[in-house]
Amino acid sequence: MSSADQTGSTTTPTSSAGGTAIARAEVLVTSPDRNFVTLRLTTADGVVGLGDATLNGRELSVVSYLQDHVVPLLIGRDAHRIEDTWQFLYRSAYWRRGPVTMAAIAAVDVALWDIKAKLAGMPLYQLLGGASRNGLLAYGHASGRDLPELFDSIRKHREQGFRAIRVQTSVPGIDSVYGVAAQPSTGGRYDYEPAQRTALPAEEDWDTRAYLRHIPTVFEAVRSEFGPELPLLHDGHHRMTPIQAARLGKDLEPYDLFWLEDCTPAENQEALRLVRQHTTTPLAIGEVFNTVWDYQTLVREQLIDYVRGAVTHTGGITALRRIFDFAAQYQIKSGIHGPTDISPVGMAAALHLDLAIHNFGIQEYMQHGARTDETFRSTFTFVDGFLHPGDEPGLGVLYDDDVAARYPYQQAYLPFNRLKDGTVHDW
Ligand code: GCO
Ligand code: MG
Repeated sequence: MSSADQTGSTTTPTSSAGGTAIARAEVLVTSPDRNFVTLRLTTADGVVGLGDATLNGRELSVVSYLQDHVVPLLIGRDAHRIEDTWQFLYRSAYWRRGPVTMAAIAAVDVALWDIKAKLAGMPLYQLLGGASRNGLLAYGHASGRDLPELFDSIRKHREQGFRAIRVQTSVPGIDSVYGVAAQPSTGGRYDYEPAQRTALPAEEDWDTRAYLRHIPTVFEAVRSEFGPELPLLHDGHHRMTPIQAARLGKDLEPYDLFWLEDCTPAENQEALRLVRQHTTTPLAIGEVFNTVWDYQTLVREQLIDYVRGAVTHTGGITALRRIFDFAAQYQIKSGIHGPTDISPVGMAAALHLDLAIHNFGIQEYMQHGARTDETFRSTFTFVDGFLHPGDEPGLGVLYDDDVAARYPYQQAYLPFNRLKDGTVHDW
């Protein structure tokens, strides 16, 4: 059964907008290697635009938001009016911000940009100002349960062409640690997928002191094995307090990280002042944020070095571009979130934006599985460590309904953490 059948679709005649009126809006759910939610808009003239609305572990909430509340508002609107549609969806709901709302708005926004670029006969990045560079430096995810396994994973990534690598490892005394693939990658592809297809979220354990003791020894070993050149990244996944983050940043300084990501749960933006006072390790934050307001203090006080927002979770290209322009005034660069829970549609949107903005930093690239690539056929390329969105008109992604229909939605949850005494901890 196709997911369009599951969630329904709405068709109405065209309005005064004529051929560019939105005539059809479908919310598509498929689960090739994991769940993806896609919005497909079709104009009266038959031009199709795709937008990613995937919110890992809460997918059906965005389906409902779109299907029940947004699709009826889109029919008959002029697909050309991207800014007006964004403002209308954001302001008319009255209830502002939040991941579900902003993922839904993002899907509409990206689908409209896709349509506009197709109508212009240009790859989307041309409409955003054209290319500011030839290719996009990407980082891959290496991991291992111990150093030999980690070194092996780093070597495999380098063989694939990666010129920047995120490093995550197991920690002695903790049973399962974020970002460590359950088994060494066989085909060379990183196979860590945090969302599990289970009825309830998996429980993991955590011990910050053990982590803080171990991680600097890992980076010391990686630097002495691979030398000083290779850009290395690490994700703290929101688990530290500011003073713990300050200590880790300081301990990692000798190993010259490209960035330390999500060192604290950063809803408390002021808390980053403390981290910043103590360390020169560059900081990246924002994959769970959804508006410019989440970055206000972080950017204005230059408390971070990289903005990690995803096109998919930040209200689309229209909104993320504004966050990057704001960040640019403070010499803060982009580092768009690109795990496998961003669909190839969301990834393509990220690459077009990356190519156009001046303050591009790096792009996360986790690589989707074969079934996902078959469902979403995209033109973006990864050559010699650099991504490029391709030059097809629009985003450059096709959604194959027949393939998608083979993979119905499956309930999936992200795991969560408890400390050794049973207290729930930040995941
Ligand atoms: C990253 C992220 C992901 C998230 C995942 C949650 O840096 O890529 O931390 O691995 O955990 O996207 O949905
Ligand atoms: Mg992260």
